[in-house]
Amino acid sequence: MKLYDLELSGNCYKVRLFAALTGMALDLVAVDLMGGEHKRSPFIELNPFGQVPVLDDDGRIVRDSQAILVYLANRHGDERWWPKDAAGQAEIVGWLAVAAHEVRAGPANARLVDKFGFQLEKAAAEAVAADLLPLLDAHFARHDWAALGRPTIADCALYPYLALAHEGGIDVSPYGNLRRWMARLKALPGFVGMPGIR
Ligand SMILES: N[C@@H](CCC(=O)N[C@@H](CS)C(=O)NCC(=O)O)C(=O)O
Repeated sequence: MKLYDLELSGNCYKVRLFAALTGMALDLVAVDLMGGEHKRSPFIELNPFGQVPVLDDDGRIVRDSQAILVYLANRHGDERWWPKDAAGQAEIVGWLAVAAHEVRAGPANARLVDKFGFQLEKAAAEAVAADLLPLLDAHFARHDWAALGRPTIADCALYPYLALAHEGGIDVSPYGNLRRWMARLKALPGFVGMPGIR
């Protein structure tokens, strides 16, 4: 399976992390975002949104990091990471949505401003993070993992931009439960980091 990838992308890292934790082999294909490769043919035919990550599983194309996590977890076939029952799936999808919305609009956008110089409103990202972090901290005060009492793809989706929050000037140090959850995830067999996450 090929993963169209960018090393510094937290969205791509979600997929690399899940693959590492489950022992799946991925052929990484680096996409030159600085050079605009993601907005040109042939990449744009794979993902009309012009974004990484994109998975190519023998010609079956899957775009969006959350969708790729669901696809790979199904393919992996181990129900620990993605259960078959509707209630369990709904619980996980609720957190995938948080990863794609609040985590993206908060810590991830703050990082885009500080690390990559994007013209986004930093104050808006900080405000989202200020609402999100106490909520997550309260969740992890009662739960070891995001969903179902065990590591799932929900943790893989949430973790990257929270662990990279410092690169956007977002301080997670006051949130002890959140930090302990990140430490638990980091201690899982097979864990890999990325630049900014040691
Ligand atoms: N919802 C998408 C977002 C992907 C995304 O924003 N990718 C960034 C890299 S982290 C990208 O390719 N940005 C280039 C662009 O949007 O032009 C996902 O979760 O995969």
